[in-house]
Amino acid sequence: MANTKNKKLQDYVNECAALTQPDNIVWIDGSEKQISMLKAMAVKSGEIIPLNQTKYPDCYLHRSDPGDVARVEEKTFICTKKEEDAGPTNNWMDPKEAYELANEIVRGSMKGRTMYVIPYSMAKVGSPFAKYGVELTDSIYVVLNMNIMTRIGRPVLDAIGATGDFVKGLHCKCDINADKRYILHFPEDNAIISINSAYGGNVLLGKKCFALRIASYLGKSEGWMAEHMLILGVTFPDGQKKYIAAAFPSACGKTNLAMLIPPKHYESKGYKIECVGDDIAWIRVGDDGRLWAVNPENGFFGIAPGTNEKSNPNALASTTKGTIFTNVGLNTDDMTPWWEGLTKELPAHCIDWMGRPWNAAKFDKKDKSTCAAHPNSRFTAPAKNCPCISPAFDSDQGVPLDAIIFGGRRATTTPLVYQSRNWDHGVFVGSAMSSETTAAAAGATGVLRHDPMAMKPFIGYHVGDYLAHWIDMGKKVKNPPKIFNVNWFRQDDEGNFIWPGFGDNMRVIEWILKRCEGTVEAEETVIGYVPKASDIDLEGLDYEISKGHKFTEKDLGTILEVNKERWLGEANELEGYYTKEIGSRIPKELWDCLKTLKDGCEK
Ligand code: GTP
Ligand code: SPV
Ligand code: MN
Repeated sequence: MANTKNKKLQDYVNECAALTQPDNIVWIDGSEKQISMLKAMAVKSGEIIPLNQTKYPDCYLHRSDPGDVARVEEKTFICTKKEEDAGPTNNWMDPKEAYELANEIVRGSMKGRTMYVIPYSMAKVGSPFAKYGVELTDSIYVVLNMNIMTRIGRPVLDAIGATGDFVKGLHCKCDINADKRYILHFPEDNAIISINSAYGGNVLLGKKCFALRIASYLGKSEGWMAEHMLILGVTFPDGQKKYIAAAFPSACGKTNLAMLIPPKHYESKGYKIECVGDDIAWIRVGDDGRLWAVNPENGFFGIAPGTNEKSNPNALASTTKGTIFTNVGLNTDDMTPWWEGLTKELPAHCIDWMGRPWNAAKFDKKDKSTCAAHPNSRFTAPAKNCPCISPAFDSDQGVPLDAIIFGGRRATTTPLVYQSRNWDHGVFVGSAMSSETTAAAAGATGVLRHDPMAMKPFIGYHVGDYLAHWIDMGKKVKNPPKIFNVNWFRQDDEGNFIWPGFGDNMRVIEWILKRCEGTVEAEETVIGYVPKASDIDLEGLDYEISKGHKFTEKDLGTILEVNKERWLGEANELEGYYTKEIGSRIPKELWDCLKTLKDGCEK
């Protein structure tokens, strides 16, 4: 491919090449021919393993380094000139120091390797939402994944043109040394450097690094929002469509909700769910005074374990062609991918995610070390494969939002669903989110932590300013979406999930949309509007919470309950978080909501 006429881009490539000293530089044009050639090279080197090409055409398995299997939040830095601009939820490094540190580590690290130059677009090339990036990487796996997750190649280079701007991204695998792993963001320079990792959100720089951390910073100054949200469309029996964006922390159900298949009686009435996006939403104010959202990605980097024909058939169907699986098991009888929860029967002959023979006899699903697939193993699948992909997926303007949903993993306290009183109170509800940690990030799992708007690891600036930006956005929209909170993860005393979840979440979605239309009443409580149990449709619901205990309206009552004592505890804890952790930049509107909540609970 002819090199670019863009001097800034050419200089950037030259500069990084001088530093990292690759043997070759290959510009990615995105052509089928080039991509096929790269796949062949990666197969030859063992970087990817071809799967059964009849059952899984154009699908491959990749095993990452066993110490490099998730995002590394403690090694992720926001490098702004002033430390306070990164805020208390981010690690901060002085930009000068960060560049020096990075240069030291990556100097000469591409010797004997090829540097691939990937021009990519977040959102549809040429659309009003589109922003461009260039990732320089020494990993073919990254090229192949970026080819699925973003729009890459020639059209992007043309769109950047001779003078256009782009986000700089340098990814160097080096030797995957965890001690020298750094994910560095320079929002003031539109630049990202990722070192010593080759996994997911650490290295697919269009995703969390650009589309959330850098983009949230851009959104703040340009008056739009970059959020960790799925986007789904609901078609009603009369053909009307409504759109919802939902923010849940990593591994808390975005992909599953985005593609849900409604219970039978909804389908027979003509309800349909369409997926616009499963992880990231870019949101702008439209001329009509509403909020409009696009999914800037082009594929799904979804969690494999637990995905099956029953829980998420649409995700499963999305992975049957053109997909790269990372860190799943390999059923060697027919060279197909396997993970815990895919099938009830365990494969007789399987290799685990680290490439070792897997012993089905020793398998105990509570002990992760006996699993064939890593708990954060993933599929990278093209969005166009998804049977329920929305026709609006590719629309330039995106979709108008009727509702925004927040939600986390909470064993207690937080009810199945409630509605905020207004936009500002909705922002308060989002700011108060906390959730149990999951395998999507390195570190302990199951620990309750604050995660405002599911963006704790992804806000590219000060969290207090981010919350203020949410309040400001509400002032800019004449018809803001209604804001809700959901919790699919309430547990009984034995740790069983009380709510069936997955497709049955449609029952909650219906209530939410009826609230948007004003066609269903609700109980006003200290936390907001909660459904009357009789207004959640339980027709055809057949779910066993535990052996012999079938879900009934009584259980629904339990998970709709608002316990003032618990909420007072929650409010006091939140006050501590606001005061001690976020500090003085919290908008007044949120303090007012906190006071109202506390007063209500004390009454
Ligand atoms: P990231 O890709 O990390 O951002 O995750 P995500 O938010 O897209 O989560 P995903 O939909 O992949 O779900 C993560 C885990 O939550 C899986 O193990 C699912 O089986 C489980 N899960 C998803 N939805 C539900 C639900 O409604 N109820 C219950 N109990 N579990 C769910
Ligand atoms: C997440 O952790 O929220 C993900 C996976 O979507 S990663 O791309 O690794 O960030
Ligand atoms: Mn995510």
